[in-house]
Amino acid sequence: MANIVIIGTQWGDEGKGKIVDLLAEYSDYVVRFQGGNNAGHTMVVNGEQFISHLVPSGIIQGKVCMIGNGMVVDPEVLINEIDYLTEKGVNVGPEQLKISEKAHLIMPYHKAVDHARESANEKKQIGTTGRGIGPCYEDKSARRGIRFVDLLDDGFEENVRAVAEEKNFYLTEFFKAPAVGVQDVIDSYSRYRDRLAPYVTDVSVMIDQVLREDRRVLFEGAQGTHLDIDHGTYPYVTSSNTVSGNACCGAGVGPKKIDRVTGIVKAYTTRVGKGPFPTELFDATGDFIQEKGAEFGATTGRRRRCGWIDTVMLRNAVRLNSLTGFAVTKLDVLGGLDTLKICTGYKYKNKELADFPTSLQVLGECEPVYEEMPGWQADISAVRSYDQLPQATRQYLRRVEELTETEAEIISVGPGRDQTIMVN
Ligand code: 2SA
Ligand code: GDP
Ligand code: MG
Repeated sequence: MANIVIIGTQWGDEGKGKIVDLLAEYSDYVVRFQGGNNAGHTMVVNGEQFISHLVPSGIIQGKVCMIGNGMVVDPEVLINEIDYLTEKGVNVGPEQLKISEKAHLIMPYHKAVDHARESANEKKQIGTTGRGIGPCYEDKSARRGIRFVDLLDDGFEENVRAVAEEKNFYLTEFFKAPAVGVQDVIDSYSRYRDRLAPYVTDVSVMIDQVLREDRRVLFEGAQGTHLDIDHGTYPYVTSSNTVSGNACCGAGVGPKKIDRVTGIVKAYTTRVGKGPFPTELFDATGDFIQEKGAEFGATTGRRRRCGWIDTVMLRNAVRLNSLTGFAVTKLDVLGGLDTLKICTGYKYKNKELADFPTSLQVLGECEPVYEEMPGWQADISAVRSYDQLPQATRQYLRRVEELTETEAEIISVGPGRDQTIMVN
């Protein structure tokens, strides 16, 4: 095995948690490099379900897990997650989980601003998870963020007072929302500091040591390529770079250390939150997929919008991430449909577009061009070898591979770790 980056190719929730858990067996370290507890990554092992929001999905396999500098961390949520995993018998001690001293802290005023903005104007809603992700990254870019290293420093209290004062002015004067209690923030964050200090370290230095010893690191992406702040359907995106290039920046390693980039592809498409979605289904087929796939947000419980697989998006993801292969998930969900559709291109003003458009106006006016394929009726969730998949399933996979010039290396036919087919 090599050093692999795992990336969502669509709008998140492709099943990254399951694949990271699976591949973690062959790695020594698992590191997350962007996002925060907006993510919900699900693992199912021996029928038991685990959902992680901040702790990398390698934790169940007993791997050393790292929260990279590119992440934004709500310390209260992290402590709750450590307790939840510990109760489930998972070791999440400071020798097992490392937090980068450069990772930024989500503060209560970030969550307050996120909520205030989303409720201020319905027309301007992004449909965020409300976890304070965007406002925290804003402060990082504006150089007034608070990192773990700052939490441990003497100047912490003074720092928080200065930033919170400004935020409270914004909250109360602009949004007419309640102010955040500054002393409460300082008191609670001091308690979080005492609890989390043993976990804080220089993650980049640790990864470098591991790589020098020729051991393996798995980089776990969150959200998906089309939620990327630069390359996604802006402004309906998250506030970090979700593409593979950010694995280096957000973990503190150089690009030469990455051997492979695996794109996780859901066998259909889903989106949670607002924003364009060319292949979205508004009919009984969409409901069938939503119900059979249990498509609800793993963090907020929101119903996910569902639609056909879109190879224009997938080709975009192949290019943006230098994908070396796919892991196709939730193929079992499509069983029972008479016909399946694959979007092969977009028609805009009677012309077929070669690439995923940047303008949301253009994207909104695009008509998906579909190819129809026969479906399959069999339940494939117990299939464990490629040859035993129904012919129509293999045909569907092959067509997606052809249209994207990328091979499916892993096929997932159920949420369980064992419900997986390794191709070759
Ligand atoms: P935010 O909170 O600022 O990152 O929201 C901005 C947009 O990014 C989307 N987003 C997500 N999309 C899919 N899955 C995510 N994680 C959860 C899950 C979502 C949930 O695993 O199901 O539970 O609702 C995730 N996180 C952020 C978000 O919907 C906005 O469109
Ligand atoms: P992530 O954010 O990419 O890790 O994905 P989520 O955990 O948010 O959502 C994926 C959901 O699909 C979870 O409930 C998984 O347990 C489930 N899942 C993953 N792979 C499969 C699969 O192959 N088949 C089915 N039926 N469910 C799957
Ligand atoms: Mg998710």
